Amino acid sequence: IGATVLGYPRIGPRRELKRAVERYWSGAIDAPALHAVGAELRAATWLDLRDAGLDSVPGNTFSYYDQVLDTAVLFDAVPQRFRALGLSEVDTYFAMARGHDHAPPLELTKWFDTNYHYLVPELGPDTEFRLVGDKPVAEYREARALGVTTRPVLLGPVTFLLLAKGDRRLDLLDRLLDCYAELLRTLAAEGVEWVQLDEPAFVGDRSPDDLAALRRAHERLGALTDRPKLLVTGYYGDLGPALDVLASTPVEAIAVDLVAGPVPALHSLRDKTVVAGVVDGRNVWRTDVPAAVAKAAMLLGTAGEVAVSTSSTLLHVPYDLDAERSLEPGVRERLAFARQKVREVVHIAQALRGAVDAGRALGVTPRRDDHVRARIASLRPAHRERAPYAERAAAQQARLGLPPLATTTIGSFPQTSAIRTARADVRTGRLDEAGYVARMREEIGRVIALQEDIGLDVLVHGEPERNDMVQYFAEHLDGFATTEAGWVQSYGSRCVRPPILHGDVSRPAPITVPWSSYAQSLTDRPVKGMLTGPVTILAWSFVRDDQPLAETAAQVALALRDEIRDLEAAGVRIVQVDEPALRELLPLRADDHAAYLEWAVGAFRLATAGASPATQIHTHLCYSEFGEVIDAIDGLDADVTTIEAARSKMEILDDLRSTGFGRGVGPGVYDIHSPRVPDADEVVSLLTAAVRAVPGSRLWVNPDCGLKTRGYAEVEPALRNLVTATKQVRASL
Ligand code: THG
Ligand code: ZN
Repeated sequence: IGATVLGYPRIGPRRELKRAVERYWSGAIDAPALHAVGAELRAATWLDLRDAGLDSVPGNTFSYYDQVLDTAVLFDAVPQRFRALGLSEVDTYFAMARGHDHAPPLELTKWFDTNYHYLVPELGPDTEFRLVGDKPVAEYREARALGVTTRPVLLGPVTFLLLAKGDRRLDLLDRLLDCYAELLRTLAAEGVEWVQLDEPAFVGDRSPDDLAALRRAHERLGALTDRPKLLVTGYYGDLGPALDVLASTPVEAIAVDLVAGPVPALHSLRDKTVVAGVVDGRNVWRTDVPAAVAKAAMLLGTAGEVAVSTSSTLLHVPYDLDAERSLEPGVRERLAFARQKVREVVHIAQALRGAVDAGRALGVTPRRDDHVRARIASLRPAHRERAPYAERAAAQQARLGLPPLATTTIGSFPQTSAIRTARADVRTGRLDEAGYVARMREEIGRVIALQEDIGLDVLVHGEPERNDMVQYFAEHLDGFATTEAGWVQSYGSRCVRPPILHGDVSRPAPITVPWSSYAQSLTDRPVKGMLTGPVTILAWSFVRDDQPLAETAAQVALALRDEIRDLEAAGVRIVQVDEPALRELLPLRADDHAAYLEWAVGAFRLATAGASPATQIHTHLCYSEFGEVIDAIDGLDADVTTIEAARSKMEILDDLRSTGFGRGVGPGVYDIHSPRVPDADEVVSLLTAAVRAVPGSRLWVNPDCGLKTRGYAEVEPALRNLVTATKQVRASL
């Protein structure tokens, strides 16, 4: 294998795939035109990887939407509701991703601890796997026609089953393995030398049954006579006991993530090729080549053969550093995106063979801010403690005078095309700063007036000035860089441009204060100041790897703490600090949870505990699976916690009640993900159930987050219904 990478971005260096797919959905182009864009992107990737000098080029890393969906379709795991639509192959595929008429889509969920999201296959006892697709074979042929020999990458059978939903789905393993066996035979007949099977599910905690399934799968596939050689990967962490299992099966090669885990020293690797993942596939820092060579060299005595690779697929990093024109010097030299990482892998593999010199380690160091470091060093436990809740609640109620079942929204209002145009115009210079501020103020004025008219109790300014809740803060804090073209796929056609947190963080000037204080000046009702919390800022950025996350989080927290002080001084009485990603960074192994939650909760408290007892701190959390973090939510010590609940029918309230949660809580009563406007009766019935779990004085009424993604035609009637319903339930208290 020599030098390789485990996967590559696919959205296109300029998001060509995103544009083509969205144009196809809108009817602007037909399926052959879409497929032509796909073929062009695949060809460009294969040729680039080969020309960079990789010995083995991964294939089948392309997807029109998601590789888990591709796998489900490949093996015919298509639920009946999509078959019944009678659509073409490609439209059935997109219907599973996006829904169609009355067929809701497959559920979208987080892919391990990354910011990528996959579609969850639905499996049942009567799922009949059949090999019906030929995507891996067709793409192999397509690459061969271009003169590139590829190594088809497949999602491993056990990880596929574990990621799917359905009771007793491991019972389906044998039937699924029949299909993998058939596919491997077909690939072998085509002349494929190596196939990669990804089993990342095994870097998390797995039961003995799961490990037995892993053993069974790879023993069985390994025992086939007509098959390509097999490379099994387990990335995003340490394979732990699964490495032992894989080493005892007949697979020829195993890839280990040496960025996230230790160099293994198992005897049983003697007759295997070990693919050393020494180039970080998930972060954007340049590799310390001599250190990477030394790490890979540690395997020379253990493994039969050593190859060099990235620690994981490169799906999670942007394409090309060379596309960036305005990164500051001192930062740029420390970075490597996907194209640069491929070249690092080649260099490390050559140096490992002694063919070239490893060169020297990087000399550039992160920006240091002694003032921030001194502040962190002087922190005491009191900096993370507020007055007791009862005392705060009384002071806040005296100041705010809110009714029971106070109504509010989560923060953003619909982003109209006028707002987007103004933001674009200020970027291109067509609109000057003063003109931009005037337009945004006009929008804020409209949003405040609308909320007063609807009768909401606690208002928001609507966030017209923000592109993204993390990027916006990164643009206004020192220690962050933002990119022009550093897009990373989040799900389907949707991308984000994660900021790069490269040095000590500080706040050169107030960020949100002018907007929030302007909004507050327009109304007597309280307007919430809106901030993104430290954990979410870290989760959605590329972060430093030269110091513990806890330390970086504390620096961000101090900047937010100062922002809250300034908001208070400007007359803002409520501040919301959003932490939608609190659950997202939860480590894959349970042993690591407590340490993570300790620093994550500590950072939130450091950010918020400087607020006066009379200032009400809200937080917002986005996911519905709270189980593992419910105590941490309590630990945040926020006065009010709003959560996404409409889709989980408020089950969350029972969970919270059973843990003794005793502060304010606002379960979302309007599911924003659906264009449907809930009527007042529907909201009344949700609230009637909610007041049984939480007393009215602590219960808040709000929609789920994401009003910005909907239009006013839906948002306005929905909010009016919400207020009508609240008044009705309030009257019955
Ligand atoms: N911001 C950031 N990361 C995130 C989210 C976010 N990660 C998790 C979650 N939210 C992912 N969800 C989305 C939802 C919408 C979009 C991206 C991720 C999206 N992106 C635009 C697109 O692809 O067209 C581009 C947005 C832009 O212009 O900046 O719609 O909210 N950081
Ligand atoms: Zn949310």
